Amino acid sequence: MKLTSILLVAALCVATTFACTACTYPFPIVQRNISSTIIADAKRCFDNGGYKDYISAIPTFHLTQTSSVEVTFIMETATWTNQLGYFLTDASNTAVNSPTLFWRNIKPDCLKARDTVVLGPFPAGTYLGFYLIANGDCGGTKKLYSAPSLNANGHVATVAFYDGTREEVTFGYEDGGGDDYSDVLFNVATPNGVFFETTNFNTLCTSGTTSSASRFQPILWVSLLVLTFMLLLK
Ligand SMILES: [Ca+2]
Repeated sequence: MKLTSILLVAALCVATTFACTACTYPFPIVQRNISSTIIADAKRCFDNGGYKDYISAIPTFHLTQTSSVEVTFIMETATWTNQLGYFLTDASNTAVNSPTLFWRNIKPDCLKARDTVVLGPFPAGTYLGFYLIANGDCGGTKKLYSAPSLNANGHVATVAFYDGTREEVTFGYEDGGGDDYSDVLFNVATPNGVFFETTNFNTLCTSGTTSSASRFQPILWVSLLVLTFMLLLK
């Protein structure tokens, strides 16, 4: 994030101190025993430009059977104090119905890894998406939807992958500061089996790193070799 942006955020937070609601939630928080490797996988798959491999996904959760939906906090790297909620939509991701905030302050003093909210239950056929309010707990109002069709210029704010072994979807959110899609990482699952459509999501990256840095590395080495040969031939 640029210095001017940081100063603006700081000024906004100071000016709206009384708007900050600290750790209050409309939903009870429970702990869910998700795998400790999920954080590492999320970072491996999303960080350093790796998120670009997941950008074609349409991160809307489509229930194939009646079920509740569990949303589990993994980590956050944001400068802002963001908020997260869910909404109900249609198959083409054009409607925003029943928007409901469930995390009002996404910061470590309010949320820890594995903290979970249980939403619903919702009937089979429900399309559920997420929205983030950038710096919402400090007065921000900009909403970023998980469905690009609901954002200005089709902006992609969320990436996601489905892990078939753990039977969960991991979402990464970009709040507009930087380009890492790890401002909020969270997992979504249905408690009694895979009661949601998985074809919308890319699958977990299986090995190594998918970062743009690693994709760039072979080109760098070849360029260095060519340069070395040219110098030797002089
Ligand atoms: Ca960011």
